[in-house]
Amino acid sequence: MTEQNESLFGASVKRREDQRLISGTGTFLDDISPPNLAYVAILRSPHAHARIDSVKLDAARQHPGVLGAFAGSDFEAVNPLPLAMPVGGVEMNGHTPRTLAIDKARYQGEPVAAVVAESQDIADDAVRLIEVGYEVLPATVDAEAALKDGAPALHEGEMGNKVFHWEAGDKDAMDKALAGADVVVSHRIHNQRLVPNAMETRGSIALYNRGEDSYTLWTTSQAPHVHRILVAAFVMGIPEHRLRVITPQDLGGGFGSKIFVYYDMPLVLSLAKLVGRPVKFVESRQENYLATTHGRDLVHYIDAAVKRDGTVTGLKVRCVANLGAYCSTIAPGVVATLYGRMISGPYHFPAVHSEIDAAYTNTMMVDAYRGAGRPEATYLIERTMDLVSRELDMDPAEVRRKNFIRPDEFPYTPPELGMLAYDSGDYEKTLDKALETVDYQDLRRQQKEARKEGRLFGIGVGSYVEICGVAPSQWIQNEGWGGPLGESAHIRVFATGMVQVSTGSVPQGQGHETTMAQIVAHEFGIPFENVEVLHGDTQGQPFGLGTYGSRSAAVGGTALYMCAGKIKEKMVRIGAHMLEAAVEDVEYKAGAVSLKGVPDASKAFGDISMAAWLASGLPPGEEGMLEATSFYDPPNCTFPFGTHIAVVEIEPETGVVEVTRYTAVDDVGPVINPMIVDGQLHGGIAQGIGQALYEKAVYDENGQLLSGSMLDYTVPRADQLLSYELARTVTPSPVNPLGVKGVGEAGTIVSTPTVANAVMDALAPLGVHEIDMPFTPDNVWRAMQSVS
Ligand code: MCN
Repeated sequence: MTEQNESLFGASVKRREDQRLISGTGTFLDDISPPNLAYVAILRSPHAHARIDSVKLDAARQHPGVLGAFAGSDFEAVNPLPLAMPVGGVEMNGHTPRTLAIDKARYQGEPVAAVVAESQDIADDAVRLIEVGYEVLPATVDAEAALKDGAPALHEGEMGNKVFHWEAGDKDAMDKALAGADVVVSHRIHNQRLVPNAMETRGSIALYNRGEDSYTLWTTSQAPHVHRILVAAFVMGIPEHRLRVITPQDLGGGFGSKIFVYYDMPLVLSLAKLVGRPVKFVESRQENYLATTHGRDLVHYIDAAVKRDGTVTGLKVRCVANLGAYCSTIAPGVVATLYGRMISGPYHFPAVHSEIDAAYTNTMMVDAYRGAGRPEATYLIERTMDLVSRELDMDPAEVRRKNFIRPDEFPYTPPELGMLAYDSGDYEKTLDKALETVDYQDLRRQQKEARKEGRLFGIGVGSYVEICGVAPSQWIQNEGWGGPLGESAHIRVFATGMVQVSTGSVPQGQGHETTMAQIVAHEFGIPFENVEVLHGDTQGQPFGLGTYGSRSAAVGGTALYMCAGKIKEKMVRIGAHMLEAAVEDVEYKAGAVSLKGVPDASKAFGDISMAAWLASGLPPGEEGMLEATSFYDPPNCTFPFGTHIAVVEIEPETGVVEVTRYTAVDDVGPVINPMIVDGQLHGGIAQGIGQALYEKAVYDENGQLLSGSMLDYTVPRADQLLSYELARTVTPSPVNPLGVKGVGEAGTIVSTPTVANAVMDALAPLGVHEIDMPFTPDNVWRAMQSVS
């Protein structure tokens, strides 16, 4: 990073997005209505598992205002949705869903038929007139049960309900560690299924241009370029350049659930052509619960090999992953790569072995949800470290300190990580800062006092390292992903010195229009207001990979930095020519090219952009205009880390848990915008607390989703949360020139085990040492009764 315009990189610039968001002038998917629009309603299977014998569409077709009614067989020529990230190097039993189910429905809510009509009300009425003949089949909803002999099979084939088996680490070394351990700490954890619950549900709008035989698709997408190639080339079989995909300017959250290819994309594209009108489909909230991907749902069996002095010499984890009824776009790869390869966390465990069996069940598909694999890994590691501390009667902070990877060990490759290495870190520093911030010794003293009074007062410590800035193409292709994973940037400087930036990153609330502008304005040394940031449209923008895996700052931001560098080089050549000086004799500084040592002899940014536009007085052979494109493919991911501390108090009579204090010390490298980073942590921590205390997607044994609405699924409310105390350390990443690491998922990843450790600490005097999340009053109260 160069030292231009110090004030912008690292400044809490107010988010420019907020003006339109708080004044109700944002543009979300449902705000887009092309002329002559028609509306889609979908009939969904009420059964979790059923053969489809017949679909009668006549009554719906005859309903006034209906433009067409369709069944799965109408889309037989459309390919099933793609599996873009199978697990590399293992046998895969990869089944993916079709646009509409044809012979069989495999989860409650699977789309079976669709109606297009003049209005949404007409479509909703007409869809009820469709009669489907179902033969209901036995369902299986539990992943461990689904893998047993005799479980109802979802798909044809020899592997039955097993999707894949995968292993990493060193099994022999692990067995030796267990054999030589003073103590083996074993436990089982179910990391419960969650519903992502983005504020804006998903949807798609398609427009077909008959004259050009081309399509436009507006869709709630975290990765429109990726969706274009997958939907055009793999699903629809249309030339990639005949499909334009646009993510509307504003996305009301995504949390991962808008990365994937969904049925509605080929559906609206096909329908727009069939009925000759633009068509829109927007999920209701209930449809979102039923048929937008869920998160987590992993069962872990853990054995930790431990020495009496607190050293953990090995960690063995066997995991059963519930992927739902089909493979969602990247689900298998996400489990293996982002969970199975992150079992060590911030600790130097000499031996690690991780093993995953993934299963099909009659439930909605599970795929990446904020943190995607790392929350599950961090949860099991951090619960294990607490159980170790309890077993050895050591302070949990000291068990962590004893096992941390030391600063001089970086770059560090844990046994299960594969070809990457943790880039940089100082884990003890964040632990110490967190302990100091809360005055840990005093907190423990307060706890003793509280316990004397019979109060259930708990302190939880959680440390983490996570893998983000996901990118190196070669690495991710090794892991199974079938595409690149760098990021693009395009910069155009107008004659007037105004700058238009286009990024392949796609914001869903992360404030990229602000932070990306900060990076570029900082590099050019020009006012923030002079930089506009565009995103989310495959037309006219270079191929972008999108936003997930907390990668926009480290990968997209660096692409912009590189791109600005290219333009500055050209500006230096033009500026030198204008100053009648040699290139070696000038420098780019603070928004101008000037003679070295003679700052008054300079050409300002706007003078040079005007000269480049006029194209008449340029150096010989120099092209006019200032425009550049970069594709940045980093050599490694980035690995942010930190330590959080939670304090809870539990009401003995009711089991109600209240988080009374929450302190987070994170290290995400240099921070572009502290206010945005704090906001990302606030949201992330809230989501993590949601998993610990409130949220769980529940299916009954027949595969009916019992928690299918906001009345039944408890997203935390503002009055259940608290103000967090945030602090930072700064350890730059050597991976990218900005030194930045990601922050978008960090809060979610570690807050869940931090709160869980606090709850278990509060319950410890009663003899309760492990309960599955969420720690609802009912769950906690029952656990308390079970030991009293
Ligand atoms: N940032 C910064 N300094 C750093 C790192 C990041 O100022 N050292 C800024 C970035 O410039 C960006 C924001 O923080 O404005 C988040 O950056 P980053 O960590 O790179 O994450 P992404 O932008 O790639 O966002 C993805 C991440 C993920 S994976 C999920 S899931 C998630 C999240 O971000 N979903 C979100 N945050 C969300 N926030 C909102 N409001 N809505 C979602 O759906």
